[in-house]
Amino acid sequence: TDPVRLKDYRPTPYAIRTIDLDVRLDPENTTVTARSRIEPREGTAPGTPLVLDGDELILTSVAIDGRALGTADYEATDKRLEIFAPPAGAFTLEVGTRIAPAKNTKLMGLYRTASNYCTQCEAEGFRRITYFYDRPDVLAVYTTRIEARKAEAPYLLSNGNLIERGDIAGTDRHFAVWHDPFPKPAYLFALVGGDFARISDTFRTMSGRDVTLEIYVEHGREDRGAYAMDSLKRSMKWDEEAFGREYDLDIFMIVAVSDFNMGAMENKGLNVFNDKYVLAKPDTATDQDYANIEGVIAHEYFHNWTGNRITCRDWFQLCLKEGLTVFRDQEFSSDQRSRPVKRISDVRLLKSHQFPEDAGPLAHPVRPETYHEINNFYTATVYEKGSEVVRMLKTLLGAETFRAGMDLYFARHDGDAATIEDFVACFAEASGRDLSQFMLWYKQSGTPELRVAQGYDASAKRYTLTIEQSCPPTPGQPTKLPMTIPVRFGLVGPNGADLAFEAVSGAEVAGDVIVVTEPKHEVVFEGVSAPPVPSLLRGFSAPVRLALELSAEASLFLLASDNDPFNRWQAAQTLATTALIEATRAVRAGAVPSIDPKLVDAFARVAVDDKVDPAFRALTLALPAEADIAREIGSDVDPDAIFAGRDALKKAIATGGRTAFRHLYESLASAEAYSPDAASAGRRALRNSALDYLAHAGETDSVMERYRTADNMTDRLAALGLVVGLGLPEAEAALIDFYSRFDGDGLVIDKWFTVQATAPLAATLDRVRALTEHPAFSLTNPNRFRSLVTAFATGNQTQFNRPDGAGYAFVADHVLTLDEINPQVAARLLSAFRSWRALEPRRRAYAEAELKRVLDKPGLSRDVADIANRSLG
Ligand code: HT7
Ligand code: ZN
Repeated sequence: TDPVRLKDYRPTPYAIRTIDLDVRLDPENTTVTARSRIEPREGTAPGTPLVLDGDELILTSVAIDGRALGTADYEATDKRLEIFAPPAGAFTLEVGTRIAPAKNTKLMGLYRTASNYCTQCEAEGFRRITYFYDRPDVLAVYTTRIEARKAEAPYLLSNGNLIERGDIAGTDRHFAVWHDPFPKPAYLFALVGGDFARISDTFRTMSGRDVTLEIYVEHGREDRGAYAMDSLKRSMKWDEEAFGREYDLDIFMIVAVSDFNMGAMENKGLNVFNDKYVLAKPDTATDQDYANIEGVIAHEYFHNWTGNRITCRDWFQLCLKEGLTVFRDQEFSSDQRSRPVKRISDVRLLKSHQFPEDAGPLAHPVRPETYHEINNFYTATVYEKGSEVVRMLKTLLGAETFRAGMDLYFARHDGDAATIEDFVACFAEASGRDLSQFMLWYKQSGTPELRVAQGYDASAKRYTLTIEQSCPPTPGQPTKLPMTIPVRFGLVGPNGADLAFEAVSGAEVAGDVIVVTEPKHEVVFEGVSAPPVPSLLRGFSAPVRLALELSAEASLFLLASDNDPFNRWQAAQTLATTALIEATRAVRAGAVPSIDPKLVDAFARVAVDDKVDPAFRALTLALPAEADIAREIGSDVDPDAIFAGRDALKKAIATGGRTAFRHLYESLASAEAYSPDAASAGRRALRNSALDYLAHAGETDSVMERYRTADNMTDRLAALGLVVGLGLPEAEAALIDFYSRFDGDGLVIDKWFTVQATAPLAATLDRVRALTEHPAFSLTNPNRFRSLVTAFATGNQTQFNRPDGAGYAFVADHVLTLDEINPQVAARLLSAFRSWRALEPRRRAYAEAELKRVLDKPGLSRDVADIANRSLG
């Protein structure tokens, strides 16, 4: 089929101003009546057909202005409804459809979860409820009447404010009517019906309005909603303070459901959440779960302005709301927690998810120009790189001008369906800067590389940085134009303090930012009193690869002295990466890796440096992941050699630093009750890192002891992961114990599945295969499926990439099975193959054969076919 193309964008010939929905809920036979007020847009010729989207719909009636249409007046398929010759002026269209939520396993449109009803309409789910212009540039005012059996669905919720509710006399049914005064696209529509426990609170906005806050959770989970509510209130306050954004309805609702394709959904006034991003208590949720909840609650709430009040003109503009909203939630979490620690975590995520995407066959620009299936573009590139692009704007313009640009964007585009050009124009205007070259960040895919060389002339006290930029070819983009790259930097002097300098020529240097714009710059600094060690890309000021030859001594110096915490962490990563690549090479050559004792010593010193935040120390001690090493190696990758090399380095650090780790483990023991705050979480992270190293030094007794005595999920899961991952003799007993403690608690059983799926052991594939038969496993629940099968494919480098190809075959089988149930989740799973071309020849051949086998299956969904095609392309 032909792709959808950005350049083909045209507005619809008709506008839909209002829609009144009447939905009568039933598992097998839900009826939907949609009455829309429609008018031709300016320039639409009279008699232009009205063509609405549909998907798997059964049409029961069509009428215009109260008159039923005859079959000669329209054509309906399950995919579209065409009215051949609508009236010349404004008219009312009434469409009746029938759907079966209980049969909806795709979890798009109206579906069942537990015994409740809920909807997911982004990106194209509304067309599975009624025929409509299901595209983001058609904004209508929604009034929604929901009717259901009272016993089945005591709560009936939709967007906006509740305007009426009541019983239907003489029946066991009731109804509710909701009105959302803010015009919105169909993808922001939501409806929920069901039986829940409700948690309530209020928030007073900056202008003194009281907003009702409600979180709906499964009965019996009421004790797990407090952190989400607290996060919501902090988010509302922060958006007022940081961006001047106030909430606009009388009520804000969150519903937690257990069957959900993604993380959460920002429907106007009625967010629907995957329950893993709502529910938490200390004995079932880890510190990471708490941090994720805070971040996702904030993200969806912030969409109220960046996404809902200002939405996207078309799906090519997805990063307009997603990149910007990720940027906003990252800033929020930085302000709530530690900024450097948050930045390091975010960059780790960017490098582990977005960089490989950008380096493989699925690479696409932050704003793509074509797509076959939009669901496949909710990617790390659109979200995380999209956020980096916004952050670069802030770096280039400075905080104040950036805020002025945001203010202008909100003022000018409130109520619009906008484009990236609209957004960037606000910053160009606020700053007076020409941002046309900056726009390339939205258009060019691939990770740019900066090659940097340095020179120092002692007699002239002159220091020179030669910076060259390039960007590798990516699908559809063989050559690239030079981009605007802000490089935040410092010149670190012998005593560890930044040296003064005067930038005299070669590039714009604004404060501590070099603005790279040309293929090559020779940036000259004068008045540099001593030979510096350059600290480049501080705070990771641009999403690029940096190639700078620094000696091990210089990196060790930066690790100890750089006043930019991000680059201290980066220095440790650089040192470790170099050592890991060498160790991998040694393993492949059949040699024993030799590890530099200076590196071991540096890690041990970081571990016990009490002047440094424990969370930061824990991040510094975490070695680059196997996939990160594979990415750095780039081609002819052998995952077993990487694992062995990494294991050797880990054991060397563990053995060399054993005393330090023992001290750390003991000194960080806490008698205090669990609290999820960032400081406590940081201490736990550091202590668990020490435990991990101790276990790798052979001190495994502490691990089982930790498992048994843990009073919270963070510590218990860390210990379980070690027992199982190292294949210790107690692993089976620990797994049985864990399961029996949490039997019936799906979100915790997910952790149990993941620990087993990610163990780097030869027996893992057989175990995972057996677990797909476990009664707690489910093909229809995305969390369960992902926790086992997707976790195996994406979180277990050695076993997914088994040299016999059996890991690929297993995953491909599951892609094909799941495709018939939930194509979106199946397509995500298939993207685990995205780096297949970088593998050594034997694995590469197995992976390619499995991709081809998937693609050859008749009747494949568009979602899976698109990923298979592009992966092979
Ligand atoms: N805007 C939301 C995207 C989303 C989604 C997309 C496709 C299919 C299902 C989905 N569920 C949620 C999530 C967000 O970025 O906030
Ligand atoms: Zn979002």
